[in-house]
Amino acid sequence: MAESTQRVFFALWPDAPARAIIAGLAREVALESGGRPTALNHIHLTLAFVGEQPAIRVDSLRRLAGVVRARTFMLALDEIGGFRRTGIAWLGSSTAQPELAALHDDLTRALQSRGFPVDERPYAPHLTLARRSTTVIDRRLSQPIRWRVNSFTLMASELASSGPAYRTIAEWSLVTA
Ligand code: 2AM
Repeated sequence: MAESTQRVFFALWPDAPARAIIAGLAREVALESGGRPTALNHIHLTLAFVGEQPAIRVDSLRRLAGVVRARTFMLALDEIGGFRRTGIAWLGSSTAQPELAALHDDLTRALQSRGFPVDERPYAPHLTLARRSTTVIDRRLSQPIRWRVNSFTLMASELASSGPAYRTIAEWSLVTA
């Protein structure tokens, strides 16, 4: 019998006020770009996509993420852009976010050391606002959307006919300064 697997990734989730603002922006950008907005509860920023893994490897992910140490930080997102090929409209940042890059790098190193696949492309942090967009939007927000990143999560993505459903497998707190 084939071993069951889970499609997993590490992510950051905006706090409730930021999520509400981003959900409004998602609706606006979906209209502008001809796409479908991301639902409020699905709004997240991927730190590392790992992909299909058997249960034993998911246990290994829990252990390796538990040793990542990073401080809490403010994340500021102010840029709207799009991936033409995949029809994704996203929210990202026009400026470097060093703490986010450091957290991503720590996690990536930990994944590599345990033989997990990592994306070799440079990290392009983005939060998907809309899918199936037909036009690429490219603009800056006058005020960045900010939230304090206090934790990161390991998620399972379950693909249903209605779209992806996300389930939290584990969550780790970042260290307060
Ligand atoms: P996306 O929003 O740009 O599609 C779960 O699928 C999360 O992992 C999404 O945030 C998705 O980004 C991200 N992701 C990154 N690489 C992926 C890949 N190769 N396949 C599917 N999702 C990926």
